[in-house]
Parts: sequence; C-alpha cells; structure tokens
Amino acid sequence: WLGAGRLAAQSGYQPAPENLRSREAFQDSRFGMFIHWGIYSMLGDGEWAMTNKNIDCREYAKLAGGFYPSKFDAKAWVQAAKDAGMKYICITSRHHDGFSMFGTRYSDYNIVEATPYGRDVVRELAKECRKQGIRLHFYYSLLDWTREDYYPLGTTGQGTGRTAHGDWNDYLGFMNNQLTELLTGYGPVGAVWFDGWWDKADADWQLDKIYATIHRLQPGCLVGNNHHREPFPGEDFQAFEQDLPGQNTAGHSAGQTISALPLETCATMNGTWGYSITDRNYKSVAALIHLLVNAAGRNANLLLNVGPQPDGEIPQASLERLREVGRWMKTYGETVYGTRAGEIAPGAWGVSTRKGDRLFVHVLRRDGDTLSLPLTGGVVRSAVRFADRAEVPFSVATDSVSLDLSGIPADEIDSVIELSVRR
Ligand code: FHN
Repeated sequence: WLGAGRLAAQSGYQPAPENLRSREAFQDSRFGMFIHWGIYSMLGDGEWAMTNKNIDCREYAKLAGGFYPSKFDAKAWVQAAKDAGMKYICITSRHHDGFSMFGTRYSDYNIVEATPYGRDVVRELAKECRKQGIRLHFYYSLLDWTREDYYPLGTTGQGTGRTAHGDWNDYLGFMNNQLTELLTGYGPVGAVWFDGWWDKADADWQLDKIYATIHRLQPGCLVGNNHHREPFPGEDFQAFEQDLPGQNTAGHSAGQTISALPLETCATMNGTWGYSITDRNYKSVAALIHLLVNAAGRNANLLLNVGPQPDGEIPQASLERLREVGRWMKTYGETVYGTRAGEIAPGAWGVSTRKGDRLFVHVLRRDGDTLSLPLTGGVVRSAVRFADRAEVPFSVATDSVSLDLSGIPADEIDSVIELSVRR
C-alpha cells in the first residue's frame, strides 16, 4: 500500500546541517512535556468530546465565548516541565476541533479573537520557553472537524454538522499559511508534530510542500508525523503513540517498524490527553520512571502528556508526579540524558543505555540476586552502583556478564549499575 500523501512526501530530502544537529540535541534531551489544551478542556471529557458526543461544530464553537483561563501562567508550566527534568514542551497549537490556540490571521476561530481571554497563550509560552531554556515544539492537526474545506470528510467527525462541500486546496493553503505564521512569529521552533493524517490516509496531503515550507523557514526545525506508519520522506523523527518502539501493543501502530530516525514515544499520565474531570487513572511515579527509562533503553524520547484544566492550571495529580520524576532525574538523569540505547538488548529485567565507554544497566525488575546479561565485543573493566559508586561484584564469560545484585535493595524503582566497557 502506498497512499498519495506518502508518495508526495518531500522526495530527495537532504536534512540541513542544522537539522542534523537538532536531531542530536533532540535525542540527547530524552524527555519532554506534551500539552493538550484547548476549548475542549472546558468540557472535561478529553479532546475528542466534539466527535465522541456528536456535537454540532457551531454549538461547540460557543465554548470559546466562555474561555477565560484565569490561572494560566506560562512561567508555571515551563517551571513544572523543568522541575520534572524535561527539556522541551510540545503544545497543541491547533487540535482536531480546528480551534487555534494562537493568534492567526487566517481564521478568526482562535484564542485571541474568539475568547474573552484574548491572549496568545502560544506566544506567551514561546517567550517563557526561550527565557527558561526549554525548546518548544508545535503539535499541529492535519485533521479538522470544523472547517468546510476539510472536504471530502475523513473517517472521523461525521456528526459535527460540517457543511458537506468545500475546496481541499483552500484547506491546504490555510495550513501552509498557519504553519508559516508559527515558523516566523514565535522564535525558534524545535519541531512540528503532525497528527490526524490517518483520518484520510489516501488524501492528497501534499506533505512535500508542507514539509518543505517548514524546512525552508527553519532548517533546524524537526518534522514528525504521528501517522502510525513508518516515516515518510521529509520527516526527521519517528513518533510512537502509547507504545514503546517495537512494542506494537497500542493498536493503531500495529506492525510499525523502527526506522533509523530519532524516535519518540508519547504517553498519557492518566488515560486521557485533554483534561478529563473523571479520569483518576494516573500511572504511579515508578511506572512513569520505568516508561522513561524503557524508552531511553530503546533509543527513544518520552513525550509525557499533561492536560491543563479550563482555568489553565496543570492538574495537581500531574504536578505531583512531575516533581517526583524530577527528583529521581536529579540523581539518575546522567544515565538518561545524552545517552543512546546500550548494546545489551532490553529484556524482562530492564534496559541498558550508554554514553562513551559507560554502559548503564537499568534493572527494573529483579528476579533473584544474579543477573546474567548477554554482552559481546567489549571488556568490562568495572561495575559500580551508579548512585553511590559502591562496587558491584561481577564475572564475565565469552559473551555475557553476570552481576551480583545481593548488596542492592530489591525494591528500588531502578537499580542502575554502571559498567565501564572497553570496546
Ligand atoms: O487523535 C489524537 C489524540 O487526540 C491525541 O492528540 C493523540 C496524541 O498522540 N494523537 C491522536 C491519536 O492518534
């Protein structure tokens, strides 16, 4: 199968040197904050509420008239990300509902013009990110449940009462214009994170033009597309949703192969992206740390989501977890940031990450006091517990290393053993 959108993606694309540098920096950073926030947050039922409840898009639009996030504070958001040890933020500049969270000239259905709040929150966030040294990425939906030029309709949003006619080329032009605004008016953009392609997998998306516009305006800006397929030409990283690379459990990414591009897994903290007033199903701090470490051990970043409330605050339950993960990262960040997947393949026991001749064994599940791991092509010179440099007894065979974990408490979230390996 080859969809038109895929065939038309930026053929012959050669990433610019700045782009290659951004890719490295992106991989080095390993941990980012995903933010799903829009007028849907007022309904407290996730970002799909319009479609899930068959709300007429004209009725839905009235939410904007009451949107006044009195506690929105870009500084507090960026601080929360930093406290967690995150290095970048990816915000929904426009989600599938079609509402722009930034001041755009190309539609009045935007936060500046359609809400009493009247502030460009994306601009405020961009400014604060620059100030606090955090990179900013823009989530941008290809799918739109409101615009009539998103026509013919896709597989979702059938009950939103969109007018069933329109010119697809107008829609493409609109997206191109909005992306130009985002890439020229908000400072350096770390990445554009597309979503919704899957709604019309065989439409003529002209991704080649869209991607070329981004790379022309900011050659260092990375392009990713959560299309749940292997990367199309012109993309700079590969996205995995609610799934570690190679895990293929989440359904929509079934069979997705792993490319040579930088990888990023995105995940919810509870079960919902946009704010949910009922979803208390939060992952534990240990589970979140395991997710981050499991991603790093598979060479992937973790983009961990928060869904701010209608008042603009990040839910308390999320903030608490972010702080705890951050505390852990203060000690163990060195075994995550700037690393690549280690040569010991992930297993039920955990994963490995590496940096130069340092190989970090992350023991996430203990099964007895001896851990035997396959290791070829290197000589282990020493093994120490990362946190206190205490020696860990070990023995080597031709193609394995055995660690004696008896001196290490079995209930640690992640027992990190640092091996010095001459390769
Ligand atoms: O439909 C969206 C969903 O609302 C959310 O934005 C996630 C984030 O990865 N992506 C889509 C589903 O694939």
